[in-house]
Amino acid sequence: MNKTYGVTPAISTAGPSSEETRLNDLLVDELRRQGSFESEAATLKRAKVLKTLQQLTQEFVYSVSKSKNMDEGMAKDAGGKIFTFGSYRLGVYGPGSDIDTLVVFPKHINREDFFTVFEKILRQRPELEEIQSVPDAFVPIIKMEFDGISIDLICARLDIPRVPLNLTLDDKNLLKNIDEKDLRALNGTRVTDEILLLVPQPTVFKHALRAIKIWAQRRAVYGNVFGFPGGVAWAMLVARICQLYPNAVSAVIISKFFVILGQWNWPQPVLLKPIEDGPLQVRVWNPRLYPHDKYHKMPVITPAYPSMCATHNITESTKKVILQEFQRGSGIVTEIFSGAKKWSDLFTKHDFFRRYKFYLTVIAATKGSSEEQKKFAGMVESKLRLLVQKLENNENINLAHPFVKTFDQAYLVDSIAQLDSVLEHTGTLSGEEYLKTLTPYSAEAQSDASSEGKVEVRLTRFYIGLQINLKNQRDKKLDIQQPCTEFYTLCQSWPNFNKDIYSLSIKHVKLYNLPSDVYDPDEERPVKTKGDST
Ligand code: 3AT
Ligand code: MN
Ligand code: MN
Repeated sequence: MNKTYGVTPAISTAGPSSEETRLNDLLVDELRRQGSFESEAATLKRAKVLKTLQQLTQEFVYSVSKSKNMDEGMAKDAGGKIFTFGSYRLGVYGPGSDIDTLVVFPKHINREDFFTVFEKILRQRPELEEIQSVPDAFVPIIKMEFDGISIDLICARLDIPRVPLNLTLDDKNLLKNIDEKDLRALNGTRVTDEILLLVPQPTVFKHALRAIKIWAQRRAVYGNVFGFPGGVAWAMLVARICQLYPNAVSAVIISKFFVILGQWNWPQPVLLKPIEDGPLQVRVWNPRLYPHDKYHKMPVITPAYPSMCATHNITESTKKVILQEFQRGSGIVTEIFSGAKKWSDLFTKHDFFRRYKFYLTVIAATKGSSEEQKKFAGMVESKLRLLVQKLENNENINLAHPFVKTFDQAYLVDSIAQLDSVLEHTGTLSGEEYLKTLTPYSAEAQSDASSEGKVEVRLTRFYIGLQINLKNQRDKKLDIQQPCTEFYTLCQSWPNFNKDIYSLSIKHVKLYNLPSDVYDPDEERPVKTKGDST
């Protein structure tokens, strides 16, 4: 294999030594133990569901074509095709993964047809267990449970009269004359397809990516909304290392991954191929042209036109956290290669809730339905990294580290007056006794006769760990009033904000007062040691 993959020649084209092959077998065993792979039967079922969805897509295109007065032959030829993206397409899906599916149809069919006619076709299927349409989303989507599998279904209309089964999406001219939503919908498949073409050995890439995904999730550095790389960005990072070591096994890719990315000359971008120009009036990532792109701290650029930065959410703080984790990973892998540690040591849980003395708890509360809470908490989540950025600009804060998961609670309380007490006690160890006296929300509790007049309260907590610069703190208290106020204002400017049902608060909580639910049931709380001033 002498082909060059990527924008520079390979660092080494060596194949694996017998020791590397042995370590690689151990890695795959560990992936199996970690539950990364699903059974063959489950995978066959995915293929069957996709076959059904392909048939339904053609049925849909045919029936809409007919209703638009096309003759029989043309309606049949109009076609319609499904593509996949996400973990399924990359071949790194596990038992809990959904199938991210894109439905592509010709120009005489439109998005409204998808959300009416196609949705109706789906609703008539016996396999359909649950369905929820969000036609007005940034990427309009139908989410469903179909034959026991979660499916995310998005759609794109192309400006061509027929969508035959042999159509591929690599031609950038297909992007002409389509709207932004269609462009975004096509992007997922175009990017994943390109990534797979740009890696020298797909299986090596897939196993290495499975390992990196487990590692990133356990270490809490996975999640685009919170300012960490998401699935696509981690995939591109692994792919780049595969390009540099085209004949290596996955175990070697992982070891080089931590070393190379840990020493990377950020903000030099990670590219899988040269950035391409194209036929659209859209921006392609270019820090020389667009000042905004210059501020990306760890740019990882998608290969398909129009190239974008998949990691624009990374902040100064999350960058530091990611680099620390690269360093930890590198150290552990060195020990795995020397025989002192095992692969399972790479995957041990993060220590976020032991690591800092001070935490900020952002609490999004709703007096209302879970739907309302979902929207509100989703909005707060999408803005959290802006609070992180405001905090890291404070000279007394070295690091504002957002946690990548939320904690949710719901109660039925007696009166609106009780709401304040709930807010006051939530998110602390000292408030737990009080919260235990409340009725947790459940459908049964709500339908209970005694619940009449009760109010549903839903709480979502977000965490930011703070590393405070003690030098400047000697005689003044840390003042974060301003960033917090700005954050409130930002969230209250959300068009759907309604102060009668939504409330947002930010609480300072010290390590030893963190509530129990941030730890696993079998996990010990951090214990105060002598000389600990908190
Ligand atoms: P799983 O195995 O499904 O957990 P995945 O990588 O497939 O891992 P998702 O199904 O959540 O993860 O996402 C697949 C792709 O869908 C990734 C991204 O391109 C797109 N995507 C996911 N969530 C969003 C979102 N909120 N907005 C826009 N695109 C999204
Ligand atoms: Mn997925
Ligand atoms: Mn999905």
